[in-house]
Amino acid sequence: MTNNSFTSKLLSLSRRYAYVWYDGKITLGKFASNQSDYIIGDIVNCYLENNEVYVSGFNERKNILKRCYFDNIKNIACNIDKIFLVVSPKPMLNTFFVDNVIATANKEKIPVTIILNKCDLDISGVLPIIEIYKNLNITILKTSTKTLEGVEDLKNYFDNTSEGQVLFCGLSGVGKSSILNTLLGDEINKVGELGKRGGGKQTTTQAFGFHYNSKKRLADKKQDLFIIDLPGISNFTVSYLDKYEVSGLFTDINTLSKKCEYEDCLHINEPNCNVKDALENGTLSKSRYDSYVGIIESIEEARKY
Ligand SMILES: Nc1nc2c(ncn2[C@@H]2O[C@H](COP(=O)(O)OP(=O)(O)OP(=O)(O)O)[C@@H](O)[C@H]2O)c(=O)[nH]1
Ligand SMILES: [Mg+2]
Repeated sequence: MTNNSFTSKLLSLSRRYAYVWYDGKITLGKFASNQSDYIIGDIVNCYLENNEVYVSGFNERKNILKRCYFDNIKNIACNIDKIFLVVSPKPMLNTFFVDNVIATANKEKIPVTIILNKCDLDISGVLPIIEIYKNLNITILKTSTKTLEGVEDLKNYFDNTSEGQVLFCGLSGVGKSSILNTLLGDEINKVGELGKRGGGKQTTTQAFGFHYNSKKRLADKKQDLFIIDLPGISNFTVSYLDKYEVSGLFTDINTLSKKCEYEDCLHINEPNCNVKDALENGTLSKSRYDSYVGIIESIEEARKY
């Protein structure tokens, strides 16, 4: 590496520009190689030439989060240490979406924490669903950007974590950007200036990695922590997988499937299926089973064409 080269996280990208972390700030660079090879979260090799930053390659990825988009597989982000899945009572938590995100995370062995935001609103309809995820050993945090409930806990978490890059995802309008704004206002505002496109819309249109820079982390000399804010994605599906792989990604169904009569049981029409028995006696939640079947059906549907 020469002294005008450095490595950075790729914080965001557009057709023409790469956003990298250089000299303690978000810096706009250009791609010196094919832009379409890159994914947000990449550790990229960069160099400086005539005061311009160029991105010339990326390092090996420890994981890649993918989703299906009209039969195309799209890369969402890579090198993720944890997914914060933000849900709310309004828009109402969608179990199919949540189950797909958890399955995607399981595929890449990325831990998930659920943030139940907008706790200042009536959450009585969401709490029973949240129990299902608690029973899957998923950590649940409750927040509100209006009353600031839970925000301090989240701040403590980010102040102390040894993770280097985490992802915020969830349906549009659940409050991902609002939470990040309360956690790291200045950083978000700086990016707002950089990426201003007019219109003043709050909706996030482009995934962006923010630098979480707190006095505590600086004092403790912790490594840089980046938080990627995704736009609301509703069709976050794992239907690109082999259908036999899917039950393995539903940890509850996978455990139950060990007692099915047939080893290749898909838990749909097979006799002596322990998963369907569990559904009938209430040990397995109906919404989890419905999500599983929904994915299997979409895989079978896709194979028809
Ligand atoms: N009542 C209530 N409203 C909230 C809370 N957090 C965010 N909101 C509101 O919810 C709306 C959507 O918030 P955003 O932060 O833009 O949501 P987002 O998840 O980033 O949405 P996308 O960028 O479209 O994916 C805004 O009007 C916020 O003011 C909260 O804790 N309580
Ligand atoms: Mg947003």
